[in-house]
Amino acid sequence: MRYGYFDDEEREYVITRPDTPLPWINYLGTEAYFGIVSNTAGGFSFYRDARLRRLTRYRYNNAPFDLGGRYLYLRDNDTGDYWSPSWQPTQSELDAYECRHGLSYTQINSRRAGVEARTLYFVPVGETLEVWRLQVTNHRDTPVDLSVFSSVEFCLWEAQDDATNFQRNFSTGQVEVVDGVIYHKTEYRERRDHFAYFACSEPLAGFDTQREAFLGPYRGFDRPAVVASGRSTDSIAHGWAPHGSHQVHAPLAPGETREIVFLLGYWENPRDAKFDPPGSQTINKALVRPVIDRWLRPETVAEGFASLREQWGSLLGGIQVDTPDRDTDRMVNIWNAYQCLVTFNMSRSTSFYESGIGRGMGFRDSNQDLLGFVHMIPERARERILDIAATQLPTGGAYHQYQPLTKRGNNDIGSGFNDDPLWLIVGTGAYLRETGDSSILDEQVPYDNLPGTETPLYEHLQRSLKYTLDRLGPHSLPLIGRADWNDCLNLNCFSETPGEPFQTTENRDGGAAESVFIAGLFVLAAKELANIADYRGLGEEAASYRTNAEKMSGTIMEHGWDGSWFRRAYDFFGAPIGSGENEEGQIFIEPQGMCVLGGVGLEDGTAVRALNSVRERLATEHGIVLQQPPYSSYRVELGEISSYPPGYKENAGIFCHTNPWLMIAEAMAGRGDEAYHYYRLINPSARETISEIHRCEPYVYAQMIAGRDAPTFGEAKNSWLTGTAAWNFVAISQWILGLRPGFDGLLVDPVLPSAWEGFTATRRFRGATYEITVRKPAGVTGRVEQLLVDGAPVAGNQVPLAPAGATVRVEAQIG
Ligand code: BGC
Ligand code: IFM
Repeated sequence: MRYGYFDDEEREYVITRPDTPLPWINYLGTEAYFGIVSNTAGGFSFYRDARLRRLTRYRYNNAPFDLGGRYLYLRDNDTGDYWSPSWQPTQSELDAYECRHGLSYTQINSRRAGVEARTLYFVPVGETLEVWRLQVTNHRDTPVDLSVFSSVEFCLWEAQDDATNFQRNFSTGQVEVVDGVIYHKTEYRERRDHFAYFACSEPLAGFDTQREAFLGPYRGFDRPAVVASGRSTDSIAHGWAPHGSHQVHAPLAPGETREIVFLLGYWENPRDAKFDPPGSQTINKALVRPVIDRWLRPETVAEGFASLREQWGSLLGGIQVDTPDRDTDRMVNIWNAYQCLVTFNMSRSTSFYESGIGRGMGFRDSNQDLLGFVHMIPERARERILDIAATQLPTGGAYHQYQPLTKRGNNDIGSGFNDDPLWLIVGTGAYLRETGDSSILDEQVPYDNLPGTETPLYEHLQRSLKYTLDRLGPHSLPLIGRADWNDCLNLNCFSETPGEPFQTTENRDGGAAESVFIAGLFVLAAKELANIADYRGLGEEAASYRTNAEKMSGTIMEHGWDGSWFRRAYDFFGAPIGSGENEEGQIFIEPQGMCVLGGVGLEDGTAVRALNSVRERLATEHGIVLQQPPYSSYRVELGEISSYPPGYKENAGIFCHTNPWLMIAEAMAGRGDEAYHYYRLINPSARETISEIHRCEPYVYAQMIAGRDAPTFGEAKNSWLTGTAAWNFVAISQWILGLRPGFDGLLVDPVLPSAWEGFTATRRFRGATYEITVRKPAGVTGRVEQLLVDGAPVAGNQVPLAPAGATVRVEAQIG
């Protein structure tokens, strides 16, 4: 069952009924000012950091699930009938409804009793504000006496404090209303220099800034007293819950359309120009007012929207493909790339499943997010790499997360996830391959952001590798620390007395448990650092990294191979995890993926045996589950993984992030049908027709799909913020379609499903444009046999670099 359809032409997903199984959301903003918006206008906004600079309030896990947002109300003053054109929160019946989620904008169109409302929400490029453009049309043959009310609930900035510290916060709220603009200035009087504003393009018939005045006592957003009565109260908030609501009187003749612009924005005044007059408590509006005036003009809004669309057109132009499969095309060309930008911006911090409070930017997550994003805005990828590296510790270890506003490592979570540092090599490698910009390696970057500790970025990478080598365990495999990629495999948590609560070893960095996954990642990272060293002309050093990689591969085969697949780990007591010896958790997906990605066992056929084991034991019709059999009870020596009921999350859920590793591994093994089969299983567009089972948005990946051991097998959860986005983009574009950036050329190395007869693609790379045609006889699998570059044969499968600005014709024949 579907709840909408893809409009590929417009690059929109069109939701055709408001009661989707879950809120189906979108993101506004691309750089600094962001918002989440659902298909019924729910959501909230923030500036840079969803915890520290939250503009509007949102109550998570509400009932209904999604309540609170960018609401408008229309009121027919002749009948007193009022409704939400976004359906929520009044849930009044609509004669027509559609929500068009586009790239960084959302438009909700509806109609009731002959009144059509079209509301466009977007954040103009380069601005710290969001536009709501309402167009109302009277389709009746009689005039309609309409009033329009807007509504946002301000958050008192620090979202965690806002949701908990009521004894203080009920007394701090402050607003100003000047020339029709509502300014929310709570905390502005103290250290702060920022405020929010909410403006409207029309003369106001009234306004409200105190939530309880707007709603009325004991009433909710579904029937605000002000809207019901048709009269704003001009309330001024002193403490309690500052709110923003405008009232506009908009009588419409038959056929008449009116456009009303609302602006919600964030502003920071320079410290020395906070007040007007200086020393008063009144916000100085001199700087912000021209911005407001400009964006309240319909022409500015139209231009701003056009340039947002243009920007997206050009970002997506980095790679466009035309394959025999529409679901592949629309993911690669539109939605997967879009999700990669969102994960790059948000890491795992802010979605409908991540409150924006608990997490900052993840060290491993952000490095992986780069993989899917770096071709779009390399300058921002560069900045991100330097930011991440600056949070690295002198040991080479890493804070697991950092706060986006301050860019400082987060002490609550700390460090000791032993895979973290290696991802910095992988992320930097991706940047170098895409851009060739080796100057980044010479950038001076501090450790733990401490001035005076700077070294070139290159040394950060060296220390990352050394961090693993300094921490090898009893089998010479890397120590896992608090956890590796799998946050929930906490093998150094044990209790002397079974059944007693979690205890962590005193030495969190140490412990004794070892990870085969980190070993595989180490091989991958050591080889990549060798490539980077070669690129710098450091041949000897490169050779030593290759030796490290070989040695670790040997250790994996010696202690990490279980006979038919790679083991997962050794626990604190030296017992294998992910082995036929175990009763539960016999085989895990992660080491099968990561060891093969590192190239382990590819030459002698062991890799293929591991891949076959995955197919036999882990693959299902909804994707590949994380491990089998699931843990049936809680086991303190395994940690959080066994806290999940079977089939969910890390306990045998289909943890989508890991699936593309298997797609890539299959492609590396030359098995295009297998790779593509796995790709289709979790491709959200290919799952659109089972939306009643999948339940999450059909245009983006979710972190997890319930595994076959779960009663809700096939149900997705935690959409949007997941490494699944970047890795699937890599799997399909670089390994299945095979267009892979190399250090000195563009590799064309497709591993296609046998039924395909090829595909065409356009790829921008280092300033040149490559027009690529791949041909293959149907029914055949194989690799590139002949490569023509501008008609001339080239040996191998790498297209040499062309000068910037050039257009290069590439033809590849697969045999
Ligand atoms: C979740 C993991 C997550 C971890 C973060 C766990 O509860 O299941 O998916 O990565 O928390 O610490
Ligand atoms: O690898 C982690 C990631 O960092 C956050 N989400 C869950 C993954 C698996 O535990």
